[in-house]
Amino acid sequence: MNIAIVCYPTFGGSGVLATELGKALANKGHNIHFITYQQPVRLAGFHANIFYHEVRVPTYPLFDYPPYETALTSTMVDVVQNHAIDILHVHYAIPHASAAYMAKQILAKENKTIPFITTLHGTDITLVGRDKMYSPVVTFSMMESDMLTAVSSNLKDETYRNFDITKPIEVIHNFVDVNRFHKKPVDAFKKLIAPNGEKIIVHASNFRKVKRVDDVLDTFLLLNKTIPSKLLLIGDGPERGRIEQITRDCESCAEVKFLGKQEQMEDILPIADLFLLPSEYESFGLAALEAMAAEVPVISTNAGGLPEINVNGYCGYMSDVGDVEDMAKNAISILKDEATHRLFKDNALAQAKKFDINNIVPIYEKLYERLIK
Ligand code: GMT
Repeated sequence: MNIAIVCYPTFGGSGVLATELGKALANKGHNIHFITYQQPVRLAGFHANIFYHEVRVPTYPLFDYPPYETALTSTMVDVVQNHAIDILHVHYAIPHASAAYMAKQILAKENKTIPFITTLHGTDITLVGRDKMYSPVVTFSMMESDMLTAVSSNLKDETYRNFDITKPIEVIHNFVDVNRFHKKPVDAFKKLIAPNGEKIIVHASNFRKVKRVDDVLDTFLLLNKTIPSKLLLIGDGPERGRIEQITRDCESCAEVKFLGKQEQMEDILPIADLFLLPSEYESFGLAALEAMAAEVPVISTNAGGLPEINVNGYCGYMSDVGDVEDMAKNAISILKDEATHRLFKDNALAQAKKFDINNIVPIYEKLYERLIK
């Protein structure tokens, strides 16, 4: 099949998932055309059947806001016309679903039928899409999508709760390439970060408010009183400066390191002993799943779709949002002895395998085949 994928090219989970899906489909012999405003961060290296089409947005002094959606739509039309595209798959509703709808209408005038799938990822529904400046367009373009998918049952429920739509939504959970993440930790790297055998605690996110990075820090500081450990904070975003300042002003924060944005999570996660994700909301929590695939137990909240991947007392623990005492207590209970830690690590891997790329990608392929027919 010739498949066009539209996504955000950034470190956010929706872009990561869309890029990994495209790469997996390309490995299965499909031709994949990414349409984005920048090369997706996870799209490094050369793939013979992956093509990247950059959305160029011409500016003009009249435009206070360059019309990205118009440029995106025109790029979609061009790619579909010139690369015999069979299906368009857009990730994140805003503005991708309405652009796809418009592209579909333009192509219909030229007797080209192009089905499009919209995959809902989270904030497009739970945060941004609900804003009344967006919701009529999001509702309309969801209804006009040939197929709607959501990355968790929770997100499906949230969509019905927040939008007046009647269309069926198919839940297709996010996935991880377990083989890529399940690596032996590099001892030298681990020693460099934790020279005295301290435990390595990791958090990775886009440092938005919804991630509650303060709770990461507070949980770590409580945990560090009992278990000597180091905290690696990976990623960047609006909250980073503030959190970084807190750690500079705090004496017990010497063990906290900011690594910034990292593309090769599969090289970092295997050295971690525990992953913290105390988010206010996660539709899914792809970062936690990638950690599990690297055999890392997860301490998370029980918000949104997190209970669909984390299993309390098995591969990690879940606490109420903001309950840092409980998160620290649970973290200590996992790390307190090697045997318990080993058990949670094994379980994390077993749990991640349920969401392995080989189980999920064929579901998307079948969906495409069904729609093209
Ligand atoms: O977490 C973010 O703020 C980024 C956002 C995105 O769209 O890139 O992530 C959402 O999609 C991911 C992939 O499906 C999910 O794993 C995240 O849980 C979800 N984030 C939220 O719901 C806050």
